[in-house]
Amino acid sequence: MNFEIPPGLTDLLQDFTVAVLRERPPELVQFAVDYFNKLNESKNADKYQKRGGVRFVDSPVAASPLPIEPMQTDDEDDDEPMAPPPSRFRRKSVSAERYDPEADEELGEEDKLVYPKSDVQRQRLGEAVKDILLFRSLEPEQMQEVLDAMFEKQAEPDEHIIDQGDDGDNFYVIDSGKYDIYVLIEGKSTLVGNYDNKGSFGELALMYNMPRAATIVATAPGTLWALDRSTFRRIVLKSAFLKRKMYENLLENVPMLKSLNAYERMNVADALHSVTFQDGDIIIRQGDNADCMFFLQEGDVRFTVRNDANEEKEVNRCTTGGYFGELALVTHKPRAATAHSVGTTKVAVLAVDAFERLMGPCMDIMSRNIDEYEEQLVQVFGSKANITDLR
Ligand code: 1OR
Repeated sequence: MNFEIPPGLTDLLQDFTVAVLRERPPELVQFAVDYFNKLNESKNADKYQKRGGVRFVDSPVAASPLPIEPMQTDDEDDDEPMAPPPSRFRRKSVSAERYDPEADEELGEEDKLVYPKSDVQRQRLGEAVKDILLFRSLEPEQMQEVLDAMFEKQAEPDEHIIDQGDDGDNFYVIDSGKYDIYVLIEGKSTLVGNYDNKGSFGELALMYNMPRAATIVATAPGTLWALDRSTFRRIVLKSAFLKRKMYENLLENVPMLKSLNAYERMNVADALHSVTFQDGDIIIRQGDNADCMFFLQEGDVRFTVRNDANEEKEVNRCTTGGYFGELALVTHKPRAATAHSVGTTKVAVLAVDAFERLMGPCMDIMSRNIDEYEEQLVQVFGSKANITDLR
């Protein structure tokens, strides 16, 4: 018997499987019926015949499932119930429309959302979004459009702003208030962190087209600024997504950052910006005050130290994928070495405020590095004499 596989079948089934894995539908058969009906109605259907491999939902985002590893908590054997209070205000889940970049582009001026705001509101909103990293790469007109579309939402104590597993409706920027973060870990809702009067949340479901990854519960009265899913995806998504992707690849390969979970690494990615240096340029200078650290994206960097007897020697090198400039941020002392660009280098810069907010879990490793730096210095200069204490 001749079992010839019809052209397009493999791709068709593969894409269906991806859709199932991505959407995790409770009713598989019903999902399959809907999926193939929609496919049949769409102009993509015949492409499986012609060349196969056309995605039913063609989103750059959907192709990137998010690996969120559970965060280690040190109160494993704590008997305290960690579940969030029952939701008194549970919002009905909205149904997630899928991302269609073409449809997005068709949205014209008349589709822009504008929530009128008083001067006082504008000022408060401006303050709240000032440090929102996902908005950093927006052009001024895009930023204006985002601000216009944001609307105010009051949060009451115990209110579930977001429930894990729901579809994503809004992205939230905190104006005021306190909010606990709960994540299901091994079936148990576990408190993993909290927001205190600043920050933002709710971007994951909108960026990656996936269910809400955490539950956010207000613990005090507060005010939020909400941005609807469609405006978020139309304006913020592309730049924020590409930026995360670009830096995630870099950060995934930095061994020190293995102590961060995927979500924490994303936050570091959002905080980075790149700078290029030419051969011989000084990236940091010994004795200067420190306001950032660096991840080396491309090229090599060499480090020199001038000891107290004014002798300058090369003490170390850093290659692509390495990091430097963290020591002074850990010790709160001036730069202990000068970093020189060898050829053209590109570095991703992490400013000190983000460093302090995001790199806590790596602090042990960075503190241990100090011993190694000290040993290197002694080796290079031959003795401890004339070397300033690093700590
Ligand atoms: P969202 O759209 O999934 C819930 O809705 C939001 O909670 C989520 O976007 C994030 O903005 C926010 N893991 C996942 N989401 C988190 C986390 C988090 N923290 C805040 N959110 N983890 C906690 C990291 C300290 C990792 C837990 C394993």
